[in-house]
Amino acid sequence: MKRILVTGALGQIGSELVMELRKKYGHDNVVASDISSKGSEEVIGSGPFEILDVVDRDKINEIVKKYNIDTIYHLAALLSATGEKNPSLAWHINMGGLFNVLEVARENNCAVCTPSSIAAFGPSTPKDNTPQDTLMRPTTMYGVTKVAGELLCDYYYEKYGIDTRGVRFPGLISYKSLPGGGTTDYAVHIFYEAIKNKKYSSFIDKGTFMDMMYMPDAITALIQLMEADPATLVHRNAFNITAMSFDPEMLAAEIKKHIPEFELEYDVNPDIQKIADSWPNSLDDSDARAEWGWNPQYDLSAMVKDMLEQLAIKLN
Ligand code: AKB
Repeated sequence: MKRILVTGALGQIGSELVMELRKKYGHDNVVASDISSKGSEEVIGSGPFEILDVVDRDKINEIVKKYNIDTIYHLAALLSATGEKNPSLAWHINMGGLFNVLEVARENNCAVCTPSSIAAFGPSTPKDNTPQDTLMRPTTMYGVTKVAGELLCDYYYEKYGIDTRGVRFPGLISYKSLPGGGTTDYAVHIFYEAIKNKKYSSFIDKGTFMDMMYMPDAITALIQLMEADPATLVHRNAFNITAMSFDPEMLAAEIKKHIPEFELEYDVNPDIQKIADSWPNSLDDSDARAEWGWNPQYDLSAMVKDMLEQLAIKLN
């Protein structure tokens, strides 16, 4: 049975990943950790929890040894919009944290799964059907840390044989925990406002297409990739994956099918729009499909229907 450590376990991905991993591998075999204990009580109460700042390598090492960890899901990171406000902190946490996790993994022979992002691409990347292997010259600090992180993970695999794997996540949409400081966050906020106020003012402009994914598919991807037979993997860090691509107008039109009074307005944030404009419109994820069976279950209409149903229950 795997013995797993999750960093950033109280964040948007972590709070759902931990619960799924605990279901699959046993509650005591999945150690959740985060920089503070503010967040999902379900995660903190359903298995081991440790306070961990990922820039503290000794503490990571101590936890890995204490629980006999063999697999680390490293999620702790600053997102794109927050990263642009404080680039040096983004570098410190994203690169420092990953480097520490990889060093501890090397010393203790752990597998490492860490997400990259569509932010790893830049304005010179082909925008439509962006290939798996292509030009990557991101123009945000978050993107720079994601490309560097992909290279570092591949390096640890090639040089030390550490089993590193990752996916390039698009914007993730979920109703359990809010995202924090991302460019794609509008696609989550819009649902809260649609239910509460029947209108939303988007900080991303119409016509801005980005890849997106519903959280259940994202969680499946992380678990499925780590379960994949290594012999089938040509790539490792990191796989393009996507489930849908839309702009704010398309998302609003889908919401209107359920809430006809819903109105979308725009109050574009130029700093965040600039980030969105530097990212692809849509990814080609055929290598993930071929190498480990990636196959998302939620398209735009299925995602919107479920989000509205689940959020209505949560907000009532
Ligand atoms: C962000 O918008 O920063 C993230 C991402 C796409 O990596 N959601």
